[in-house]
Amino acid sequence: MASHSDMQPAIIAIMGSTGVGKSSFINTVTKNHRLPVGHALDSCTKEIQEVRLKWGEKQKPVVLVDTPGFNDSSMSDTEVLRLIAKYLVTTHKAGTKLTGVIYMHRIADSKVEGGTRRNFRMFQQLCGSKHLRQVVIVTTWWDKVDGIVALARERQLCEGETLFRPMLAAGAKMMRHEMRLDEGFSSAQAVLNHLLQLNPTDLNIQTQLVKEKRSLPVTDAGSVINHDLIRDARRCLDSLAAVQEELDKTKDATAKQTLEEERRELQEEKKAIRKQIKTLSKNLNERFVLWRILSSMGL
Ligand SMILES: Nc1nc2c(ncn2[C@@H]2O[C@H](COP(=O)(O)OP(=O)(O)OP(=O)(O)O)[C@@H](O)[C@H]2O)c(=O)[nH]1
Ligand SMILES: [Mg+2]
Repeated sequence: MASHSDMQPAIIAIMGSTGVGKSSFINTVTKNHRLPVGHALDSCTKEIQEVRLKWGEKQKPVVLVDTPGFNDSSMSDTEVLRLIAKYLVTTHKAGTKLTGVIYMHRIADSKVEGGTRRNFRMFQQLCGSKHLRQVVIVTTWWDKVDGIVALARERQLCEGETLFRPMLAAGAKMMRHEMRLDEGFSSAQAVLNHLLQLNPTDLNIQTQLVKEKRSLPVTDAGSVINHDLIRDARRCLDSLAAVQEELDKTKDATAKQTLEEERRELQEEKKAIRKQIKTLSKNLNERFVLWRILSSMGL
């Protein structure tokens, strides 16, 4: 007879940059095309979506959680983190732990952009340093790169000092999701089978938000964005001051016009930073923490 824990759904969350193939992976596992996938440069998934299925001979209930991608064209990383955090808090409050977390990375990307690095750092902080066995870094898009190049890239990603190595050294696993064979079903199956042997656990961000009652901007994951927000704000304000100084000095009409255009762009950037602060901090207490830091800089 199936035990209680066999009947508890195993929750597996899938995260990563936009377009890496999170929704496609879920469609492959379920062998249907329920989730919309991206077709253009625009990012596709806008909400957290749960897909329920029964897995394997024992018909184990599994919930795959599709998340909007980071580096999205229409949603800031702050908004994405907030959606994920909200889902994780609800899950935690319902007394359900996560069995696994998948972080997807496209092997076809010839270099790892700054945004991807930052998102991975955020992901690392979201998981925390305990229980990293629950984490699988899944590489996708193997069909779009020459085999030898892809293998070298994979080695570099595992062994390079900065990116995945610390997490792998602490217990996370790296696996491939390859479409070439059976449209990717067997590689997706291997990822799921690996995760389903593990015991469910809490993630760092859940502990910090629920047990420690921290606000999102001061969780470890939120701080990664804060750090960058503060850096971006500082850069924007410094540039604005420099442009203003030039404008005050210059007499040349064409130069004045160019500087005015530059000032307009920087003011737009400043507005966008303010908007991000609002999104990251939904309640007054959270906003206060961020405003205190940024207003001391003059934003
Ligand atoms: N060639 C190739 N295409 C892939 C692979 N995985 C996904 N795609 C394609 O990449 C596009 C984006 O895939 P999605 O599954 O929507 O990616 P996502 O990670 O869910 O993206 P967001 O929802 O925007 O975060 C789709 O056109 C997929 O068909 C892969 O391994 N190889
Ligand atoms: Mg998607």
